[in-house]
Amino acid sequence: MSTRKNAKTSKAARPEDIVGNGGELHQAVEGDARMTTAQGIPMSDNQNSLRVGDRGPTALEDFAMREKIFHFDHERIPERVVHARGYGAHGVFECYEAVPELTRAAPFQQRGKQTEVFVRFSTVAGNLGSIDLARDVRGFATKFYTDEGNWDLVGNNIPVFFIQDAIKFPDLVHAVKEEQDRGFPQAQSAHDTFWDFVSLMPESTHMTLWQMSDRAIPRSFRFMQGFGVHTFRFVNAAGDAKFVKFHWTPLQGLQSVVWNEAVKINGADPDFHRRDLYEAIEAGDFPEWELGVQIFDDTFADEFDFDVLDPTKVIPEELVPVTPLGKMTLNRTVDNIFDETEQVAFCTGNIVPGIDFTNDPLLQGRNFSYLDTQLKRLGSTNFTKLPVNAPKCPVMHFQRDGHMQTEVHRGVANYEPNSLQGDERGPRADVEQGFQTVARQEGGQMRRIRAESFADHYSQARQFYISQSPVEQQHIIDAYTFELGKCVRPEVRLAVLANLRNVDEDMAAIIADGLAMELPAASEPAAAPVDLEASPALSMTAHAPESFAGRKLGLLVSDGAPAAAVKAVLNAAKAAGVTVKVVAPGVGGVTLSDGKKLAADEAIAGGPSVLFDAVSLVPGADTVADLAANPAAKDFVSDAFHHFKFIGVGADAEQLLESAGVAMKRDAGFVDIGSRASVEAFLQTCAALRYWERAVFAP
Ligand code: HDE
Repeated sequence: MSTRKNAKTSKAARPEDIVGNGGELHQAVEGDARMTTAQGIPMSDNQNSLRVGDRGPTALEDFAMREKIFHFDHERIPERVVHARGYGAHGVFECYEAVPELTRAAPFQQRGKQTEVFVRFSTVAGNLGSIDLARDVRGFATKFYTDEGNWDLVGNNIPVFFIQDAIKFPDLVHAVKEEQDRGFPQAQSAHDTFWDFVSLMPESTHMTLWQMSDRAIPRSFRFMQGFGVHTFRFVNAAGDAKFVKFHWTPLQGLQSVVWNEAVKINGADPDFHRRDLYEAIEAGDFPEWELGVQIFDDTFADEFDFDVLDPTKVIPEELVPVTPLGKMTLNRTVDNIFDETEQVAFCTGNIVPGIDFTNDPLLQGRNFSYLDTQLKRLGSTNFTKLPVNAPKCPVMHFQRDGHMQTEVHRGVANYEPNSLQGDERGPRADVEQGFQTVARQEGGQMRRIRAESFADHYSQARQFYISQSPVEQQHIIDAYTFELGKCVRPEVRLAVLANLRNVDEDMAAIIADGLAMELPAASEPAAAPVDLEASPALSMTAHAPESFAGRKLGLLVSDGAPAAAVKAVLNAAKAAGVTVKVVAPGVGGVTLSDGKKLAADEAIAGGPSVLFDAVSLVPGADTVADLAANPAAKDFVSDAFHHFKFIGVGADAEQLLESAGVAMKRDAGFVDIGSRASVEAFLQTCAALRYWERAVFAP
């Protein structure tokens, strides 16, 4: 009896593992493959704990089981309070041209100089196990392993922030995360506490406009910008400093999804963004970003309409263009999510010679906060020694001991100054080349105060809105209407509407209409907004991709699909750098018109069209009726249509279009495909990503 049970529990063993009568595994083990405990003691059995008799109690002296379960019980570390859900990758930054006149930072000193990097993208509000496509700001944190230490550029995909002073950050985060009495909603700002808080903090208005824009539902990490947000300083070897704002621009172009699509993607593939990055890198389609800086001096800062220390403001690129400095390529996925992505510890305080801070009050608060967080999460001041955090340049100091010290410090010197000689002496500070803070005069009364120059909360919000294309504006309106519609307290909706009137009267009125509410009186702004010129660079359309490369095409087929058309799609897409996923009624695939088998990547229910950037419909003439009767196939087509996607239409697809209710709505977003040339033309059309003109047909 007991033997039978043991045999059953050991079923998961690989075929070469032989389970003996006693339930132990007898395996041929050679050299390094021998399993041990963490103390290196060889294990004789990893299936059964030590027990007295066949069915008796487990013995306390089973140190191997105790150690294994002890380690397992402690596998989790606290997740990040914010940015818990993230995904990382390794890569390299390559400098375009040396810019020693601008900065002495090591990555920018020689043309072609390569610096290793690790990047972690993240959502902000959701917990570790939440969905990828929440409407949210995305973190874009980069660790440069420079020759002179680690430089962490811990930015977001939106160039402004919600608050001006670090002291408000805990309130902001409490407000956006799950409500404390019920533990939901998860990963969403669409609830009372968030909108209540921001309605009372008008400085958030600019950021919420960005957050309600399509920027907050990116199609992929590969297709989003990144920003350092704060104003930093670049410092050259002579100590001359200039202000800079950092920009990451994806060479793949910018792209987002539409909200209805995001909602469905989260069900179909909650790991949509991490899967996308993983698959692209594994396929050798390495994503690239250009790092650029807006450079300006004190004169510009003094004359600019806003305070350059205020993190709720941008500097329009039309005033200060972005100077490209180099290119980052992400070319390696991590080997282990916990060891690398989870344990990576970013600190805004990590800057290297050639870079310096400013007095942005949010940045100053962050510099204090991140070190604290890392100690809490990683449990030891020695977190800098974990492989993903360790600098790749020499590290020499007299810091000693602490939890989980992994180094063995030899010799007698653990203090300085010392009179020891030679190798015994240890390191010394380098007055010439060591990090120097830019000398600056600071003064004034110590008070709790917000500078007057931070008081205009609406002008740039309005500028952002009027810089968007009509489609982008509509999406912002839809997002506000959706989010405020999720607030159960009418007074919260009214307070937000009162603020939005200071941004754009029409926008506020349409949102109020969508909520079926009367517009309240406008709130009283701290400083009267001024009319600024539109800044075209703020619209995503300014950064549209040039081709459909790097995107995904869903190819819907059924038995008897014309082989020539299917091959034309597969070959033309490959040549254009487009990934094709074959979607069929069954994941086993279909038989094409030439009798050959075509394997499928997804069954229709598992591969809805929301997972693709465009779709092609190439059913078989005799089986299209089955597809037309298949609810998942109908959704595939109808969703593609309502999400403004380009649709390649095979010769026998008409019945499917009819059953999906789109046959009568054919527009220029539908392209007939069959021959190689027609597929190539279709893929070129797809470079526009979406057929927005369809919006007028949408119900
Ligand atoms: Fe963060 N932030 N933050 N933040 N932040 C963290 O640090 C914090 C802010 C950002 O992928 C935490 O290691 C304070 C602005 C990113 O590991 C924490 C303030 C911006 C990441 C923390 C801010 C960011 C974090 C949580 C206001 C955009 C993820 C875990 C003063 C420029 C990094 C951690 C990663 C992470 C604190 C404001 C970006 C709690 C106190 C502004 C991308 O320390």
